Formats: sequence, C-alpha cells, structure tokens
Amino acid sequence: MSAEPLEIHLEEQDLGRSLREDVRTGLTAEEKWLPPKWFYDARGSELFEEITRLPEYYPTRAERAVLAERAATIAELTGAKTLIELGSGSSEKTRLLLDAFTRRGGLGTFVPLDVSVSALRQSTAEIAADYPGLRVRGIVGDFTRHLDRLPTGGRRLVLFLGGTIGNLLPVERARFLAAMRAALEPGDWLLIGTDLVKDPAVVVPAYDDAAGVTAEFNRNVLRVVNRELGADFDPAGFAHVALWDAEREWIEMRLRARRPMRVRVLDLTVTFAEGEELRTEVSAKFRPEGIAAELGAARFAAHDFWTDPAGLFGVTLARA
Ligand code: AVJ
Repeated sequence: MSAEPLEIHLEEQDLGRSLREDVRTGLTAEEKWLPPKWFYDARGSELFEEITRLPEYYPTRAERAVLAERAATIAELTGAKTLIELGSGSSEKTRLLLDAFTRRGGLGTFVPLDVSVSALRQSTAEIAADYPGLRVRGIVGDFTRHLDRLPTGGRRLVLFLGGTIGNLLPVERARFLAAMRAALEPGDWLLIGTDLVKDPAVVVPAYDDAAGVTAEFNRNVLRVVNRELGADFDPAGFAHVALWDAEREWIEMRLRARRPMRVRVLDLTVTFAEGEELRTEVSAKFRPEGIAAELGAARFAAHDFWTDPAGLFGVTLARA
C-alpha cells in the first residue's frame, strides 16, 4: 500500500510561531536555552541518523538489541491493532516490531508522529512499500501538544523510543505522561525506551564523539534559527559542550561562545559574553525504580522492564 498523505497538525505558521516564542523566551532568559526539537530540520535529522551509527553512541544499538529480543513477546502480549510512534524519525528500529506484528497478524495501522516533515515523508513511504496491507498514517505534530489528535479505537500500542522522553525536564515529563495516559483507554499499552544511568565515562563520549558529528548536530539549531527567522548566528563561533550533571543524572548539550558576540534575531539583539553558554538539550538518564514511579504517578501499570545484555538501555512496557 502507498502511504496516505501526511496529516498536518503542525502547520508552517504553527511551527514558525512556536519557534519564535521559544527563541524569544530562551534567548532572553538569564541562562540562555533553546528546546531540542529545533535540531530536526532535514539536515538535523540526517545528522542524528549519522549519530546513531557512531561507535560512541550506544543507545540506538542497545535499544535495538532489546527490541530484537522482545518484539515477538510485545506483539503477543499487547495484541495491538494500531501502532502509534511518537517522535518516530526514521522508524528504523520500529521495523523489528512491525516484523513481529506482521508474523503474528492483526496489526492494521501504523501511525508515526514527528515534527520533521522530511523524516516522516521518507519513513512513511518506505514503510508503506515494505509492509503491504498495513495502513500508514503519518502525522506531522509535536508529541507535547498533539496527543489528543491520535487515532482512537482498537487496541493501541504507543511507542516512545530512543530515550527521547529524556529530552523533557522532570515537570514536563510528568505532564507528558499524564496527557499520554489521558489520551489512552484502559487496556491500551505504552512502550517506552529510556537510557539508563551509568558511568559518565561511557555517557559523555556518546554526546561528544571523536568525529564531531554531535557537535555539528548541536550547531545545526543555530542554522535552523538563521534560516527560519533570518537570524545572524555564526555557528562556527560556538564550541560544542557535553556535560554530565551528576546530581540530576542528565547530559546537557550546550553551545559556548568562543568570543563575545552580538546576534540579531526577531526584534532582539542578543549578546553573548566570551565563554557564555546556550543550553540546547537535556538528555536524562533513568533508574529502573524511577521509571516505574513516574509511570505509576501517571496511572500506568509497569508490566515489563527489559534491558540489553550490558544493561545500558531500558525498555518498559506499561499498561494504561
Ligand atoms: C533522539 C533525544 C534520544 O538524547 O540521545 C543524540 C538526541 N542528542 N545526541 C538523545 C541526541 C545528542 C537523542 N534523542
């Protein structure tokens, strides 16, 4: 089957407006920041795909190992009719689940939701071509805002993979999980991937690779703001920083001004002192008991928790 036209729940104007709001809020804050969702234009999505193949970036391989081992069990346990994937990107690992559901039978519809139109266009076309008989309904949207637009009816399994939930701050996470639970019916399922707390000597290089791909990915947010809002950031003027916060157990990516800079964006003039940092991403790492507690607080029942053999990455299956 060919993929259906993408359902756009995030129009160009919408995207532009939320980018402008984020830029205004983040760049006028005492400690400057930008949300990580703005990394993912076509080039950013490609750079992220390249990151997933780097030797230092273990999360993708570790999560793939869990899914490869458990896909058949997940298909059997959930018996889902509809598979929804939040922040789907290329949906590369999702194929392990689609394969298992195809063997089992009964899955009718796959609904990937992503902010990146380019990633979604490509993934929906490829998946529709490779899984004949599967209805593929791509939704362009923001998983923090458009959960009420998900298809209803039939037993649903929602995938939130890759550790992307770690991009949300703890309050945002609680809000997201509560909204997710509200969008589901009792008996629906959530499969959530979380990177686990481990030696920072393993985590930090995953966010600061030798080839410099993550640095380019990080600076890409400045290119997006330049192009979309006509700003004049000099991306080369910023150094990539990856920092482990031991207390909060998360990685922060930042861009550090190499020299004093003045940037024009919107109606603002934003100044950076030499060495001043702009936070571009938080990527939280989790402990098994923390995951279960956060799910419980949102009225999900944790059903299974699996890790890869090295215990790097966790995948939790929970029931609404
Ligand atoms: C796609 C959000 C899971 O946090 O590890 C990769 C993004 N940032 N390298 C992550 C990312 C830097 C990634 N997620």
